Amino acid sequence: TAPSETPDLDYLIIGAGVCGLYQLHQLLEVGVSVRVVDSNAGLGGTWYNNRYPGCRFDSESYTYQYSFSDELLAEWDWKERFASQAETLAYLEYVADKFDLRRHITFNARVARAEWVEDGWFWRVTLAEGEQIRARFVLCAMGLLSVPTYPRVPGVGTFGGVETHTFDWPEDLDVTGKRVIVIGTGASGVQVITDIADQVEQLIVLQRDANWCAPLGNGPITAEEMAKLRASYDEIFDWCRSTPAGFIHRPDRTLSTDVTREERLRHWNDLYDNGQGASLYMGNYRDTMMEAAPNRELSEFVADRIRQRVHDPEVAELLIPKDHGFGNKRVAGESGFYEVFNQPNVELVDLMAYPIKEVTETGIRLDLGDGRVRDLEVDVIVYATGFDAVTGPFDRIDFRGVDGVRLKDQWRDGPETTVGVQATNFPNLFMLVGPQSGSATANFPRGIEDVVNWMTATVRYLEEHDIARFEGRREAEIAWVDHVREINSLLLLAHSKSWFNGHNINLDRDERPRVMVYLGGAPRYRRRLQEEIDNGYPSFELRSRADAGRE
Ligand code: NA7
Repeated sequence: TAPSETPDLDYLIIGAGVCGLYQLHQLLEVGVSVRVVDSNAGLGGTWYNNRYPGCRFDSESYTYQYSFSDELLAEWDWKERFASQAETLAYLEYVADKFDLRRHITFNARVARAEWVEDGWFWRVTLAEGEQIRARFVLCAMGLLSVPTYPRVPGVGTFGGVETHTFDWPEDLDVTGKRVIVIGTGASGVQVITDIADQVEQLIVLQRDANWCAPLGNGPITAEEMAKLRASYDEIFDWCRSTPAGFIHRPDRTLSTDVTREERLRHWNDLYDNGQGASLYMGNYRDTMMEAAPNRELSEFVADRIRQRVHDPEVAELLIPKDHGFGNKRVAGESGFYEVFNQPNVELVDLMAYPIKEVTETGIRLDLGDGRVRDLEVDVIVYATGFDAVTGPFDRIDFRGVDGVRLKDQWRDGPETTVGVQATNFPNLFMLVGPQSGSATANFPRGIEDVVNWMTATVRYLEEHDIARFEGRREAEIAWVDHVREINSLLLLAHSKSWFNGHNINLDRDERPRVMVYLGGAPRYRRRLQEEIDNGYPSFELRSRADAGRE
């Protein structure tokens, strides 16, 4: 380190999505020097990237907005109960313009490396283009699902037609009249499949495990409804603050066994037919998401509804998950997904029986066993195969902490964090969205508001007390990981093979489950963060400039 090297910035935020934008706004209010870098050409993160046909929220739009400005709440009208990608992106752009955020953001700026400089207590951040930024504190808002993954089969990238992940759907790609393969039936696959099925000449869906879905219940929001919603924003946000996942839905305190089977079925039919968003999943009898027997009964109910909607019984069975119960993985919201499989131009292929052998020049070759193959010849291949979730965005940056330790190495056997906001050996590096954080599993804007509000209060504390070095304590880190593991285990969600448990990392599904997310609920997480503020940050070691002088 050159002795003359000093930080030129107080706070660097990585990522200009839902989280980074709000954090930027809050730090500008505090009055510190702050800058945002984002690898995209525009703001919005997830909503900038995911432009595939059919992409939309599956949380109610009016709960998926910032709550910090009454003026903003008064000005913005939502058009649909579950807003499309375009509407959400327009909203985020409106926010950025209204609060004059753009001039603090550098686009097309991908962070390649970030090194902790002990002799000076700051981060030397290098962008892929070569620019270096020296920041006292770095705040990570890179998103949870921003590193797409592809099947690990030969030939990916060599297809002669158009090959795209849902995450980076080309702006000029029109699939009308084309022969298309979609691989994957998670939330993204379900949306794109439903949207394009009518337009394409032929659609072949390649499915590994089936995924549970529930009707989304989308529809327009009339001017009258909008006025009513607006008048109840205070109550809506208060309510969302009280629910485990920050949604408008909360588990029913009634147990499924408290009511008769007839009553249960009536309730479930009502939720299925008239519910919205996650009501069947998050608003159900509380034991359905915690205990095997009630979960099995609910799963069987949903399976029957699928059987009623899909004409071919064999196809219906394929669409019903057999390896996990309803809600053990994140349930996808759907609008006519099952009926797609009644169309003559749509075929469902079971990859468990016929795995992908390779991607070829003309399409995909399936392995039929006994040396036989089947060639699917198409114009477009869509990978709806998910993400290197949660830790992927961190792994992609070469973070070097104290004594040059690499974050990727430190997390080799799974991430460990102090209260979901820091990792030991990485002082002054804060994770606003990352592993084991309550922000990650909540209705996103609600979850990140908790963390950003904590971060903002912490920044005020740092500035007022001249704190120059802030690092998680190892014992607090161990305690947090143990707590997260224990509390997560209460939910069936913690035991499935999904990105929540790190099972799609590198697509190696036999890998050891990891403690990726925190399932203890947003109110509990919010209280835990507040305890740190109230008790003078006992889980962290804080040192002031003056301390440095004494060393
Ligand atoms: P998900 O939910 O991770 O879904 C990915 C899908 O792709 C899922 O059906 C996977 O099957 C399938 N997949 C993954 N790898 C492969 C390979 N190698 N071969 C075949 N099929 C594969 O990602 P999404 O983008 O749909 O949704 C992500 C989140 O966005 C979602 O949770 C919401 O929060 C919004 P599997 O089930 O693993 O057998």
